[in-house]
Amino acid sequence: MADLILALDATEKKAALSIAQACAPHVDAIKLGYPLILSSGLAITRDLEELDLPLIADFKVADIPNTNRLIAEQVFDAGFSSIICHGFTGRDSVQACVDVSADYGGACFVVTEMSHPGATEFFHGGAAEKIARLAMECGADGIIAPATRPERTIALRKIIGQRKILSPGVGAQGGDAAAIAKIVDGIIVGRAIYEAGDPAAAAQVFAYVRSGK
Ligand code: OMP
Repeated sequence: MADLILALDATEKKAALSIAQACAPHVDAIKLGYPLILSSGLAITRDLEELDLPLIADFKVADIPNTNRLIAEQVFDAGFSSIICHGFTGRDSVQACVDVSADYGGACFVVTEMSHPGATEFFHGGAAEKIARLAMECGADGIIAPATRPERTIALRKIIGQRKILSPGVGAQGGDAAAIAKIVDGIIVGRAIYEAGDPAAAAQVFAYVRSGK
């Protein structure tokens, strides 16, 4: 059964915390990225600690190896258990994120192909496959692949085997939760939960759907 990962991109701290609290019983992890961290500060990880859910840092780290290392250290020191980095930066940059993750006992996920329409401009034509192979060779724990293009995610699954796939693009971007949940290890859902009138009820529905019942 695929995990349900809440992408908590709400930009008002109080609202974000209350959404997280309401949804916590239904989700397996919470993903935080620039929208919430830039509006509320990195210390929001401490406010979320009491929920006892793994926190995934989505900064799509994409820099030189030394800067990647410094960013990853800040991420794990802040209490995250996983980090998402880009793969197009190349082997040494990805390796820096993977190595820091391993040092902290955390996990590193590498973006292979993004979920939005524009992603086809650069990620198609073999790039995503190359990144997936690179991620495996670097020892990454898994990849990020699009729920909006299940056929592409299936192709990437062939490259990475049993390693994990986390998949965004469900709901607001048009991806079908039930279909993608059969292929991946985690579905990432943002607006379809945090913008819902009742986020907890929405999370509960996604939790049910991903269970394949
Ligand atoms: P919603 O479209 O609101 O469900 O949010 C999707 C979340 O997944 C956002 O936090 C995006 O930044 C993130 N995401 C994508 O949508 N597409 C990608 O290709 C990669 C990510 C990601 O790395 O999480």
